[in-house]
Amino acid sequence: MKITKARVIVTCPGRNFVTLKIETDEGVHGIGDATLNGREKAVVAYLEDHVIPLLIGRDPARIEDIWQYLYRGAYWRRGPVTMSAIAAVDTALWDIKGKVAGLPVYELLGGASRDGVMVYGHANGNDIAHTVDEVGRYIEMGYKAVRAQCAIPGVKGTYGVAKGTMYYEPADSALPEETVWNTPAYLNFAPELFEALRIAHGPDIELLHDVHHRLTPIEAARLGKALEPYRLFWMEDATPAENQEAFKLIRQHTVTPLAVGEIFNSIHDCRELIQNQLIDYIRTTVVHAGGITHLRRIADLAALYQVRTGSHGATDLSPACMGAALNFDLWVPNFGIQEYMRHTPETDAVFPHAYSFSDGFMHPGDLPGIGVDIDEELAAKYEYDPKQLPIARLQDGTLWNW
Ligand code: EZ4
Ligand code: CO
Repeated sequence: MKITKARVIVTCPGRNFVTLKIETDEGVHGIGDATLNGREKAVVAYLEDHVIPLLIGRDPARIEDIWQYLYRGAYWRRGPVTMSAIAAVDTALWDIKGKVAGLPVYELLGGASRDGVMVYGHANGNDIAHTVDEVGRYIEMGYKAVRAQCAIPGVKGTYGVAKGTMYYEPADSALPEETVWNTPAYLNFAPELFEALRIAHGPDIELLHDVHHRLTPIEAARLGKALEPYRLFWMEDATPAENQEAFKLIRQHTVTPLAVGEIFNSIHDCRELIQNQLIDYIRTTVVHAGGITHLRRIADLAALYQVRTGSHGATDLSPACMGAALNFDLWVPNFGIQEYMRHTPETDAVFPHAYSFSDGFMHPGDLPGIGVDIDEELAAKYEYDPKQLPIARLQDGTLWNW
């Protein structure tokens, strides 16, 4: 079998998605997500100009060799653009391999390790009472785990607070929206929020929270400690993690479990965090960390240290990523949890998929491959719409981490 053609499909059914479709001489095709929120066109150019010409004529069965060829062969390694492009190729090749074998990808990886994949949804509100209600709504939908984010009184544009409630979408303007960040207000407020959530919803529901890189290590340590009575499933991205050692300080002070890695692209970005047991959950995902092939390498390293997976699954990760991630999650022995932000009905229509949600758990379905396809005719109706993520400044104007 040979790869005869590969194309990048850009579509915007409510938000932008970049998809790579690889076709073969035997009529089998595969797809992979290549969406890099706010930097979509960089990956499109990388694929079209530098990767697709290398794929034509290759045997799609040789996933590992093609992965190594694209990673080592580029000379320039790692980085979100390169690794998203490699991920798209890798996912599409696993999809093809599954279709050829007549098996879902989780069967190729070693079969199901569990019956379903526990997912967490996003509840967010304009104040504590609203957030309490929103978490309640997710519990009613069957979720066993819910991420809670809440607007901080007096602070404009808090991270994670939606304009609508179901489909939180941070990349929503052509030029980055400017938000304000206030660490002291947040540190005072966050424990109050989780106290209210535990009082309203009891001890059993798993509660998660995303700090979104806003704190320094010692501030993160203080927050982790303050949240201990409310037993979070995890505190995510408490401080930026380019310096992996920074997490030592947090770890010394709190037993609140820590999750990091949605912006990581390779095993090297998280090696020290994992080997030094500085985190509990690794959030690398299929699309931004080199596909199933590389994610498996990260998960295997993590397993040695009892670190579990908790892959990123926001709406900017397309259904093609979600299908691949759910196949991965069903197999991976050290699975923790999977983030699941629902896509809009328009997006779901462009990407017909076999995965399903029931009572807090998801299943990838049993279609051969990743179980997701793209309706190209429908995709063509939604033109690319340039959008960027917001930025954050401190109250004195200092540029901060969004
Ligand atoms: O800000 O996916 O945990 N989820 C997140 C997301 C990210 C977006 C960035 O594109 O942090 O909301
Ligand atoms: Co996050």
